[in-house]
Amino acid sequence: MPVATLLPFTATPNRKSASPTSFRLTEKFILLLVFSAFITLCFGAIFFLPDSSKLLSGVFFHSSAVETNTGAENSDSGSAGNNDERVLAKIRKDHEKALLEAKDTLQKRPDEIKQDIINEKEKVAKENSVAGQGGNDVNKLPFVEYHRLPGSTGHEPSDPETKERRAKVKEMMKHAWGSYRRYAWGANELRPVSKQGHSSNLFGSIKGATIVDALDTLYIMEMYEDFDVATDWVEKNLDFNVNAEVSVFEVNIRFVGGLLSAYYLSGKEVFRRKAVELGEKLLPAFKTNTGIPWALLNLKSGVGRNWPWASGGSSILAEYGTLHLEFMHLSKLSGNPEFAQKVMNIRKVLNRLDKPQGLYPNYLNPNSGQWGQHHVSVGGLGDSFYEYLLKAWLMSDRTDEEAKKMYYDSLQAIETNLIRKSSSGLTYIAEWKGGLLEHKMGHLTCFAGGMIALGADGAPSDKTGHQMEQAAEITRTCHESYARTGLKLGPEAFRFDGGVEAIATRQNEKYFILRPEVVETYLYMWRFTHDPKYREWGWEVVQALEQHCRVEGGYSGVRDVYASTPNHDDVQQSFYLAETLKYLYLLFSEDDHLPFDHWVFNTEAHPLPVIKKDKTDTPNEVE
Ligand code: DMJ
Repeated sequence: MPVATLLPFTATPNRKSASPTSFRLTEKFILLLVFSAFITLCFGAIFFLPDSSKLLSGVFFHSSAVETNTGAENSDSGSAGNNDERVLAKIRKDHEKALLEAKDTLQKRPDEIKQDIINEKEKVAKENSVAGQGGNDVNKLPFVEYHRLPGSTGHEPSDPETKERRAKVKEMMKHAWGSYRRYAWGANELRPVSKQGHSSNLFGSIKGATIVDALDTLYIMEMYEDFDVATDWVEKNLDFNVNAEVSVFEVNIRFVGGLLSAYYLSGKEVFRRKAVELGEKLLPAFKTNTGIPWALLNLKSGVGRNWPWASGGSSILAEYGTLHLEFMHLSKLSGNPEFAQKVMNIRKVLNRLDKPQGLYPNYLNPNSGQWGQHHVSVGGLGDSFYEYLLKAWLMSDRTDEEAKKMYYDSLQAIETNLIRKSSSGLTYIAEWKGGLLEHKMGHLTCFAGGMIALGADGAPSDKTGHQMEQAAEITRTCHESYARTGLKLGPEAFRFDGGVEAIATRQNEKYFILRPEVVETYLYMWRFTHDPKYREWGWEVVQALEQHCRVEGGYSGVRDVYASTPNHDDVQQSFYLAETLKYLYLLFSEDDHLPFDHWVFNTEAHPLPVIKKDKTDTPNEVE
């Protein structure tokens, strides 16, 4: 390169007369050396001084921000020296601010940092959509501002024994989750004895039921690293584009419920997006004459049908009646009223029908709108319908009067027709078959102790005490069903006839599959009474689980609770992590961890926030 081209700045009036050729070679060399040193110095200053980008913009490119500031400072002082000092002071201040921000970032948990990034992205996405440049998946959903809700995380109990017991339950979760991660990662469930994945046809070919069901338990127990791994799996692998038939109820309570809770606890957008995406895929299930949904749905074709065994092609009360909580939240988070409309219509259909003795039969034909067999149960096929009536009212911040009335009326009919006392004084809830009672109570029915306790304070004042007593009696009966076995775990169903009380008499009712209903009721009874026996009873369950269900590869159900040694069924159900361990952990936690006045638990123990009527405590408001 000719030296002349390197020396434009030397152009002076003299330059015309002084030809470049008049420099000697050594002079040229020295000049070149000085010039390169100067250039190096400039670049050094730009790139190595702190906050060099500000220098670049402020000094070289005169960004408006710096100009404005400097302008204001100039008008104050008017002196060039002061101005330099001020520019330097500003650089120092910016540098300190950057350091503080970095320190703040270092103190945050990884999921909080990720959340900051997501929030920032959302902000940009929102601005883009306002500017008409949106169009990606996130932009299909309205912007909602996330606020952490009271009691999302807990603290250690002050009582040392309770603290130890709580830590023990967390250790159990680590074993259950760790084993699933090791042997069955991505499968729906774990086979803990044969150490491999287990699939159930309830979820079609959707994968990862244990991951989604366990998300909120991991969060609640502060297992944040595992929560992040699970989140990552959801982001990359949870796929609802499957050409397979699923159970609408199971997919709703475990997947939609699990995703919603994970969203409300962590604020991570991916969960909101996935929940709404799945909810939309479930909507074709409502295409029936009445709008009562099918039990089974092919997620790709949108074709639905009912269980072939269900009386007269009926839909099942506990299935179509257990969508309400999740669908109300889906409308809230998506801005799409269709979800809420679908579940409100279910009530309309039910309210038009005559109810035998005020009871709701388990079977209803979705096309004719007529009841099937007049079987009534607060256990399997009926259970969570009643639970969702009460919780719909509670989740609406006690504004949903229709749900309230339906709950208390149905409870009254249950009390009159189904609740009985054994000769030794054990209160139980029987099953009703066309007016005849079957004196049998399922493990599933044991959730009712907790439900009745939860609803007791909303009952007419003369009934509150009575309902609390009834809840306590049912809880005692369920405890007896555990205490009267060899393994101290409860059978699938127990009877009050043929001279037995709270004991299973049929071989096919003697199994225990890690179900939660009894410990669920212990938690509610503990929260409402603080009677220490409920924590003791919960601890008995922990010990029995450890002794008979824990195996090297996780936790397994057992085939006969009356045997002296366990015969394992080799399945770790996803609800063991979603419900059983969560309820046990909360039983040994303080009441302000997921307090009932802010949260309701869906039937799979996924906490959903109460939608506060004054909106002061609402996590997200769709504008
Ligand atoms: C869970 O999936 C839910 O609690 C449901 O309502 C009924 N039963 C199982 C666990 O037993």
